[in-house]
Amino acid sequence: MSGGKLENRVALITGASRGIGAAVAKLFVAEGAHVILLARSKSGLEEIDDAIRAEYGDGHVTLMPFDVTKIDDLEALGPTILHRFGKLDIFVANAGILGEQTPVSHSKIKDWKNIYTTNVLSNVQMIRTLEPLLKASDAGRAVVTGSIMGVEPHAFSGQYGVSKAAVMFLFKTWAEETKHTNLRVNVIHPGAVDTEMLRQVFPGGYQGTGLRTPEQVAPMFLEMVLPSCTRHGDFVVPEDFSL
Ligand code: NJP
Repeated sequence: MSGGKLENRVALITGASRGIGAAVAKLFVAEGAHVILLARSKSGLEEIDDAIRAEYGDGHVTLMPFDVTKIDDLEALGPTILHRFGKLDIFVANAGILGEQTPVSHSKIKDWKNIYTTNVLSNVQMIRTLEPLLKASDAGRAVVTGSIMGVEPHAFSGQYGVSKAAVMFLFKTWAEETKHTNLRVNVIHPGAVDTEMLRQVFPGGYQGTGLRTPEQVAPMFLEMVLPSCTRHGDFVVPEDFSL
C-alpha cells in the first residue's frame, strides 16, 4: 500500500497458489508491492487474487499460471517480465514438491528426475533469465525457501532432502557470485509450516513442536527483500530455531 515498505517494488513469487507463497504474496501487497504470482493451478491463483482484491483492491497482482518443469519455456520469463513491467526487484523461489516418500533403495529414477527438475533445475533456469533484471534493480533481492530436511537426512525423504540440499547450495553459490553487486541472495528455513506439503509428510497430523502458520513465517521473507536488507548468502531461520 502507499507508504508501505515495498512501495513500487515488483516481486515474482513462485509457488504462490497456496501455503507459504500465498501468505508471502498477501504480505508483500500489504506493503505496497506489485506481485507476479506463479504456480500451475489457475484456480488456486485466482483464489489468492480474489482474497487480495477483496482486501486491497485491484491492480496489485498479475497471475502467471505456469509449470516450472517446462524448463525451456522458462527462459522467456525474464524478457516477459521486462517487457510487461520494465523491471524486477524481488524473486521469491518458493515453488516445490515433496516427491515420493520412500526408501532410496525402492525409489524410481523417473521420480528423482521429476523432483530435481521442479525443485532445482527450474531455479537454475530462473536465475539465468532473471539475474540481469535483479542486477539492474537498485536493490535486487532473491530468496529461496530451503528446508532443514536438506541439512539433516531423514529416512524415506531422500528425494526431497537431496533436492533441497542442492537448491540451497545453488543459491549460496549464486550469493558468492553476486556479492559485489546490489543483489542480496538468502536462503530461508521456515521450520514446520501448516501447509498441504506438511500434511503430505504427516498424514496423521504433525506431532512436533514449533508448528507455524504460513502467515507467521511470511515476515521472514519480507525482511530479506527490503531494500534496506544487508544480509547475503545467509541461512535465515525463525528466532527459536537452530541449525
Ligand atoms: O507447500 P504447498 P508449502 N510449477 O504444497 C507450487 C518449502 N518448505 O507452502 O503448481 C509451478 O502448499 C504449488 O502450486 P501448484 C517447500 O519445500 C515447506 O509448504 O498450483 N508451481 C504451490 O503453490 C516449498 O519449497 C515447509 O500445485 C509449482 C507450491 O508450489 C515451499 O516451502 C518446511 C510446481 C507448494 O505449496 C512452499 O511449500 C520447509 C510446478 N511444477 C520448507 N510444483 C513446511 N510446509 O513445513 C509445485 O522447511 N508448485
